[in-house]
This record gives sequence, structure tokens and C-alpha cells, in this order.
Amino acid sequence: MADHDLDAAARDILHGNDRGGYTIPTSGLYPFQWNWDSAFAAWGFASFDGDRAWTELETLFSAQWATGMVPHIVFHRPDDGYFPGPDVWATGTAPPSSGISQPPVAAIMARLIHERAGGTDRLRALYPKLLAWHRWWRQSRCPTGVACVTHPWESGRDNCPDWDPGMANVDTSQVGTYQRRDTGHVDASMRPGKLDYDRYVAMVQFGRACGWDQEAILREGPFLMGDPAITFILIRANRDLAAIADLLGEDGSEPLAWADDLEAALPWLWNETLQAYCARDLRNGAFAETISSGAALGLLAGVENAAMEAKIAAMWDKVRFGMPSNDPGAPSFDARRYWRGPSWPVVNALIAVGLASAGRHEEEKRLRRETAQLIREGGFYEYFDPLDGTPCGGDRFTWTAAIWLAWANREDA
Ligand code: 9WN
Repeated sequence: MADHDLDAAARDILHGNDRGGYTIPTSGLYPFQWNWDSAFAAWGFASFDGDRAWTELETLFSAQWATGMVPHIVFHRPDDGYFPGPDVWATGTAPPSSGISQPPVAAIMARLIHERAGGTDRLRALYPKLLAWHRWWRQSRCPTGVACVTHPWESGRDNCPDWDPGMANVDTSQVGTYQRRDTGHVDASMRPGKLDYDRYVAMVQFGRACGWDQEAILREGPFLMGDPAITFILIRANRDLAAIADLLGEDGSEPLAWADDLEAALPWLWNETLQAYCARDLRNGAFAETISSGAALGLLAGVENAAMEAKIAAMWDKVRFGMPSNDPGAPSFDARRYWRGPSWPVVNALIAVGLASAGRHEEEKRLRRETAQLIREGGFYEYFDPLDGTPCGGDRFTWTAAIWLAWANREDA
């Protein structure tokens, strides 16, 4: 298919997944609005419909909690095709939502959307909501400095080996029975395993039992790990928010100070053995035993580190198509199992934003070329085998279509 036909196909996917003001990630597997998926969807919409791009973000923020948290899933309307649904989360919010968040990429995307499609009034209305969400991250997810996740789903990189140390301590003895829905939609070998799911459910049950009291979750929850990827994303998002504040004539000093504090806390995530920033368990200090694609987001935050970059370059050189989500040399590497190896076009796009900011144009082009090749040859799938390019997971995927339109289809300068 020629690139202009792929552009049309990508727009068709965004329209097809549009449920009226928000997009679902893909029909069947994910029938609700997901947080960071929507931010990327908005970036894709901005390439042809600025108004619809802002609407996507506005709908997401219409579900913002009074605390400032923007939930990871918004259940705008019932659908029993996904587990765990609103009755399991039982957050009591309107609209119903999950009780955790997801990577705060919205401010990064809002700035890119504004550059591409304008919409200063829409940005102005969104600004206080973005600020409140970032403040929530600072108050409720940075207990010792770096950004932490209270559930692997909060990281957006669900079963990546980053979370193995924390997952090992989650007690599943009281979980009971439940019916998974994901494996009815895609091949089970491409999804997290049964023990992973038992642990995910145990964490949801804890949150529900304490009424989603975030302090209790931080203090006693079954899982709490520092995440280099979210820390990098939040540093960048805070600086982008400060730039947005400047543009709007607001005072951006608060998010700038949050970014500086996060950067100052980064040494706690430095893994001397692996020579990289790695996920680390707040409960017992244990580091993840592998380098993941999260480390490759360092440049997004302006964090340059030669030792880590050499490791990431070596990881990338071991595969043919984009950045693998896990080091192919690690025993935990699994080329098709979700976040334990596959290349994710959406993460490649985010890494590329960092590469472009750092002036690494050759690497950015290479990542774009490899990602575009995956899509041209495999279609708009959720993720891909990084060794042979086999498409995996859900098809007609919103964020893959979006990043094609916003980034991967770009001609080389
Ligand atoms: C749980 C929607 C989401 C993405 C995540 C991805 C996956 C959900 C799941 O799908 O997570 O949130 O059920 O597997 O890991 O990044 O936002 O596309």
C-alpha cells in the first residue's frame, strides 16, 4: 500500500474507533477510553482535525478526580468485553473509572498538538487541569522523589520485567476466581500469564477494599515501585507544561521546580551493575534485573548518560525493528509476549521525540524508518516481534494509526 493510502487507512481507524468525543484503543479487546492512548490519539487527530484532537483530551479530563488524578480507564458506557470492568474497580466516580492513573504524556502531546494545529483557547482551558494532574503525581506518586507506580497497569508497560521484583511479593491467596476477557480476543501467548493476572487483580482488590485511599495504597499497598520511564516522562511533561504556561502568560515556575526535583532524585534509580536507570522496589530496594525501553526515554527528559546510551544502543542493535521493550540478551526476553520483548510503535514515537529534542537526527530517522516498515508490512497492530516484524496483539489499533499520522509517515528531511 502506498503511504497516502496508509494515511487514509489510519484516519479510517481513528474514525472507526471514535465513540463520540473519545476513541477506544481497539474494538473488542479494549472497549473503553484509556488515558495515554487518548493522548496519542489526539496527536494523530491533530494531523487532520485540530478540533477533534482537543476534544479527545477534553473528554479524558472530564473524568479527572477531585484529587487531580486522571484515571487510567474511563468507562463511559457499559461493555462486558473487558475484565476488570467498572464493577470490579468500584471507585464510585462519575463517570465510572479505574482507581489508578497512567503515564502523564498529555501535556507533552498538548504542546505538540498546539504547535501542529493551534487552538490556544482550548489549551488555556486545559492548562489548570494538566497542572492539577501533575500536582497529584507530585503529591501521590513521588513519596521519596522519583515517580512510582502502585500497579503495573499504571506504568502502561504491564508485564515488563521491570515489575518482576515487586510482583514477586504480591499475595494472591485471597483473589478467588474471575474470568479474563483478553485471551478471548488475542492469542494467550502474546498476553501476560495467569499468575500475572492474579497479582493484578489482588492489587485492584486492595485498592477497592481501602476505598481507593491513595495514602493507604502508598503506605501498605501490595506493590510500589519507582519507574524511570514515568520519571522521565513527568520531567518532560512538567517542562512542557512550563512552556505552555509561558505561552499563555501564566507562571510556570511550579512545574519547572517539580521537574528539577524529579531530576535530582534520579540517582536512586541508577543501577550500578547494569549501568542504567532501572525500576526499583520501594519496599525492599531491589532493582529490576534488566534494562527496558523505559530507559530509552531518558533523552525525553534531557538526561544524557553515555554509559546507559551505550547499553541501549547495543539492545537496539540486537533486533531489526525498533526499540525492543526488554533487552534481547536478558533471560526474561520474550519476543512476542507483550511488554517482555516486543517493539511498540507508540513507545518508539515517544523515544523519537526525545531523540529529536537532543538533536540525534540520524537515530531518530532510523527509529522512524524501522517503525514505518513494521506498519507498512504488518499493518496497524498493537505491537510487533522486534526480530522478524510479526504483528501481535490487537489490530486496527488507535495509537499505532495515530503515531503513523503524527510521526512515522514523515518524509526524511
Ligand atoms: C491494562 C490500552 C492499554 C494500554 C496499556 C497496555 C494495555 C491494559 C490491558 O492496553 O493495558 O491497562 O488490559 O492489558 O499495556 O499500555 O494503555 O491500549
